[in-house]
Amino acid sequence: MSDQDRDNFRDDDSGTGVVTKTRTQTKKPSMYRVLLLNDDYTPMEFVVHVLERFFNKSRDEATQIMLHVHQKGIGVCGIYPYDVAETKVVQVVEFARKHQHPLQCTMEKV
Ligand code: TYC
Repeated sequence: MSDQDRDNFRDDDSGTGVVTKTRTQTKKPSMYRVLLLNDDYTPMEFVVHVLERFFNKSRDEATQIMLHVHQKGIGVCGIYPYDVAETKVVQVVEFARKHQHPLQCTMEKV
């Protein structure tokens, strides 16, 4: 029995379960794309490292994404609920700043 079924199941101790239709308000979280932006100064190796470290990409996936951003100007690192996306943007921007690279990272609603 799912949580929704349990919410909808009323037991009056008569031994007979009565199912009534109520609806618990549920909403899937909105998802956000985290985007990396190209620039002329951040080393390719640093971008690959960022993708491995903060987006759990393999070396190969990270390299593909980095090259896509390098060639097209922008690319998707991953898609996450708002709070996770926001955290990753902050982590990337802070990490880039710490290493004095201008790498920019942003997010947009899917
Ligand atoms: N364009 C950079 C270079 O030639 C590499 C780069 C790739 C920078 C992706 C940022 O998001 C980026 N060194």
